[in-house]
Amino acid sequence: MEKVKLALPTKDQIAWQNLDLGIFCHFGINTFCDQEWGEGKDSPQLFNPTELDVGQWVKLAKDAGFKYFILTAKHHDGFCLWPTETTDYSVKSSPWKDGKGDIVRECADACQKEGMQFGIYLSPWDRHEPCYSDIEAYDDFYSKQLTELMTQYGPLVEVWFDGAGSEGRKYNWERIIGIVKQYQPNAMIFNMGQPTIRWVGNEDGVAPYPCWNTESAAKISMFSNEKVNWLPGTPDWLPAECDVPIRKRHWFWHPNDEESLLSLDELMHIYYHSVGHGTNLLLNVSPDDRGLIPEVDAKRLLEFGAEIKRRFSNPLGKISGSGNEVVLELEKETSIDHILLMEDILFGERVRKFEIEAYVDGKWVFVATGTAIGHKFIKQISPVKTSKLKLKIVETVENPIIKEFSCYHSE
Ligand code: FUL
Repeated sequence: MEKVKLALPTKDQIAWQNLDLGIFCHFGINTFCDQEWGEGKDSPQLFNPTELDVGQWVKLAKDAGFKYFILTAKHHDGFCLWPTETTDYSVKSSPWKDGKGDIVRECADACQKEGMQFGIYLSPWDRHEPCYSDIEAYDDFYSKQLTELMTQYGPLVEVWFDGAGSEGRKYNWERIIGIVKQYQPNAMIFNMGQPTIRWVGNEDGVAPYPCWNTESAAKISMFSNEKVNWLPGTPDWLPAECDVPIRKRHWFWHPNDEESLLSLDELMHIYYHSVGHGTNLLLNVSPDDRGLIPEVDAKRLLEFGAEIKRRFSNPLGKISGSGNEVVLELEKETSIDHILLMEDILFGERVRKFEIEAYVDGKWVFVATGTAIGHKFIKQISPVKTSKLKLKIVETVENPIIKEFSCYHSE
């Protein structure tokens, strides 16, 4: 066995990885302008959701089995969903609730009520704010916004820093990250400054395989090939999050756009290639201009949640173990078509190569092989009728500790 120094996750990273599924929610001035990237010139008067019900968004996320919820408090257009003191370009200047509403508050409260973990997206790139071109003035402005969000709406599970539009721009990341650490020390920091989780590198919701947790660099955004210059002290353990919108390439709601809704098959493909490759999946679902998640999107999300539950909530056999061989005995001979593996990542990601065999007609036959197990590995296989399965660790850096070895039948 090759002896190497293993990177280890923090308790907060493990807790976050165990969530697996998050909902991303893009809502803002763009929702009322049929656009993805507003220039920051649209009047706040346009922001007027007539039936807004944040409870519907969060309950839907929960009913579909998602565990955390991230709201765009401010997108690139600079329009703020909370009544910030830093600018008038916010819900304060809109007709919604006569300027007295606060969507971030409503969302934080709804999450608290549903037992959903809450996170915030605050775009560094701001196309409205006049001081954006003054680096120091904008660092002050952004720090104030972040402080408001970090101090009034917690506890937060994640803070999402979007790299788009910020290529080549220098922000005072020491200061920005300091604010997150001061007020929300348990929150995951997404992909910028001194991240604790990283972007997977595309907006299709899919991770490569293997997708090691210890990757130390990813592309800053899909629009650039630059490597990220993260602050010193960025942890070596840096799990990935796959983000993707439920309507193809549309993060915000658009009218007459139902045909871009992903099918259940497409969503399952995404699930296998994100959660199944050991990353978290952050699936975007957008409220429309009424302030409600449209019925078709809601239905699809619930179908997706139900399908995940149908395939993975009833293991035919499940075991934990350690060492180079773990055998999973089934109660009786059964047809199986899925295998799920998890290492106990508290001890790091140790396995480098493994094989799975099934006991068929009195002998062991090859079923699958892989490299990374890490937090989670899910493999769909051609159905095989067997009474026991064997996990053989072929290459590892230390004694493998398998938290779960389970199998399923879905058809
Ligand atoms: C990108 C943004 O430009 C999109 O509008 C969206 O917010 C996505 C999650 O990240 O970088």
